[in-house]
Amino acid sequence: MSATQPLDIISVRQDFPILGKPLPNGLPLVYLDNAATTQKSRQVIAKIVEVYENYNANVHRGIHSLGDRVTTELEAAREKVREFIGAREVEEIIFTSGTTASVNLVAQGWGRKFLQPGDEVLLNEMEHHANFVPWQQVALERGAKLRFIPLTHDGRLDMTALDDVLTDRTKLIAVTAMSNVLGTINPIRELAARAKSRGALIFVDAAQSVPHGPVNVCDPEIDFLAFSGHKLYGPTGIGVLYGRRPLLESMGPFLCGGNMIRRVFKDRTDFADLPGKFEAGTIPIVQAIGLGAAIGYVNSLGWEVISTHEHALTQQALDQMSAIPGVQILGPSLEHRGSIISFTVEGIHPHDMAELLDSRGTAVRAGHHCTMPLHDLLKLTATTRASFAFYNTPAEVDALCEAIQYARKVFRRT
Ligand code: C6P
Repeated sequence: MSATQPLDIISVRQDFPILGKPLPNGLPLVYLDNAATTQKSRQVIAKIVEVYENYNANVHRGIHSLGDRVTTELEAAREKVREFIGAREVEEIIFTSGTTASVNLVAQGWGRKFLQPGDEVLLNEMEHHANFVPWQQVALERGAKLRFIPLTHDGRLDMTALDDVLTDRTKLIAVTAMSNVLGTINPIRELAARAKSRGALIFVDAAQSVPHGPVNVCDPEIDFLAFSGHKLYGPTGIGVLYGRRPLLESMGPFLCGGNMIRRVFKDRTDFADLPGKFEAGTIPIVQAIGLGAAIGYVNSLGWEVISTHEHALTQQALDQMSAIPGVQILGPSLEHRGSIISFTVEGIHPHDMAELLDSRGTAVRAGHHCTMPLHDLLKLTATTRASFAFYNTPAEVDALCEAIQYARKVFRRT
């Protein structure tokens, strides 16, 4: 497809069975909680069923034809991930259970081994707890210090302050490519270059960005990158850690057990080569193969078509929502954000708003969205969040805005 051919929304929606099913209250589903998890296409579901019905076995173990077949499928999925993120070598792709596990793997495997007292890890207050708490904990353990890139009033990283916090003691910048609350798209290219100029590493949390646009870990050169399959139209329970080979080779293992060993002696163990060293035990095999199918689906639509559609939805939502009295939208203008909109409505608690939207068939998320430091900074305890995917429609944005208006009437805010 080219950019001049818009997304075939009718056929795309038909690929996602859940979108056509009425809710228990009989209303059609308006699913706007895509930042929490995305729906699955029938192609992904069919692939999962195919594995279980035809060649379910463990990988890298069985000397039988089912084991061979499933291992071939798993390694084909790994190759799809490699290509999808532009990594040089397939061994640099580690399958984990999700972004959270990927961050913990590096915080433990790299941080515990290499962080020294007085070293610094550079964070910021928009990070999800998954890319915050693991660094905080390993810094506490190792006597390292956390520093923070300040945020601007509109929820972007204040790059003018970077020189104050990025120092020769900085060993790693951990940063999200896209905020799960503010929708902010962060300047990863510039951060990667600035990290390199100081001899620091960069860890990119791509959980929210990967479903919306292309990523290439070699341009700019990224040291570590993590994402979750379930936010990319794939199954739950599967995630990816990309790491540059020399870094992964220098790190200690995270989990120990079967599959991650080359030779076990009574008093020591030699670890397996990459990626096995970081894939202890039985990994989420079927989920990884399902993720491969999800990547195939996204590739078949193409990024230009996806981002043109999602950009238009986000613009429509920003325009319509900001015209509703009492609505306050968090985060930057459209040019700096992806398709996530968190908001408050004067006099209505975010949880009440989400419940009322749910009663009208619209699924959104309310709460602190696992970003307590950000909510502390904003002096808010909770926000309501709508997040769009390529299968959402302009009519669903209308439904969201009508439901917000309705909530204002119910809570007598008009
Ligand atoms: N954010 C949300 O509703 P896991 O749970 O490991 O798949 O992903 C963790 C994670 C890491 N980084 C970012 C930027 C995220 O948004 C998330 C998950 C969901 O915002 C669930 S809290």
